[in-house]
Amino acid sequence: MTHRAFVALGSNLQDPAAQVTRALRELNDLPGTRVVQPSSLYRTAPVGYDNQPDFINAVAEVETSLSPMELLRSLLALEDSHGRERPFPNAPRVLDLDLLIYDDLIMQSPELNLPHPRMHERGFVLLPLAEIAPDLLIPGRGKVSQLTLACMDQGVERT
Ligand code: PH2
Ligand code: MG
Ligand code: MG
Repeated sequence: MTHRAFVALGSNLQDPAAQVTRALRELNDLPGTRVVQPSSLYRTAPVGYDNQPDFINAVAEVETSLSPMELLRSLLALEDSHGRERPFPNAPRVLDLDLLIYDDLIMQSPELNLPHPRMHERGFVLLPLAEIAPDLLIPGRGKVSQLTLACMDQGVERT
């Protein structure tokens, strides 16, 4: 049984574009997992903690036989393999991989919330997502193309 998931990629340290490009390859190489469609890379202004470099962000549609928790743990392992450190919330990072959506699953747990609780208001997620899946419905939030309209002033530009 395969599932359709969306993953957000972000980096603002140590050659961000190379980090994200390598992570897309590694995502495709996870067991039982294939990247169906990656977005372009986007240069984005930092959200939440201003005093840090711009990010490179992208999203990918993946087909996977991994469970949500298996996929999440695989993403965290990839972050670690890129040398991710976590000095404080929203700190600059070599690689952030967030599970955004897994089928139409809605779940809340200490480890994983689906859909991602802030994705519907973040231009650095929605604009790349609108490129590859404009008609996607974010469970409980609405359609990607519609939600994107409120995020046009967030400093997100396609590279
Ligand atoms: N990730 C965050 C917080 N702020 N800003 C941008 N532009 N891109 C990100 O990936 C990002 C952020 C938390 O993970
Ligand atoms: Mg994140
Ligand atoms: Mg994260």
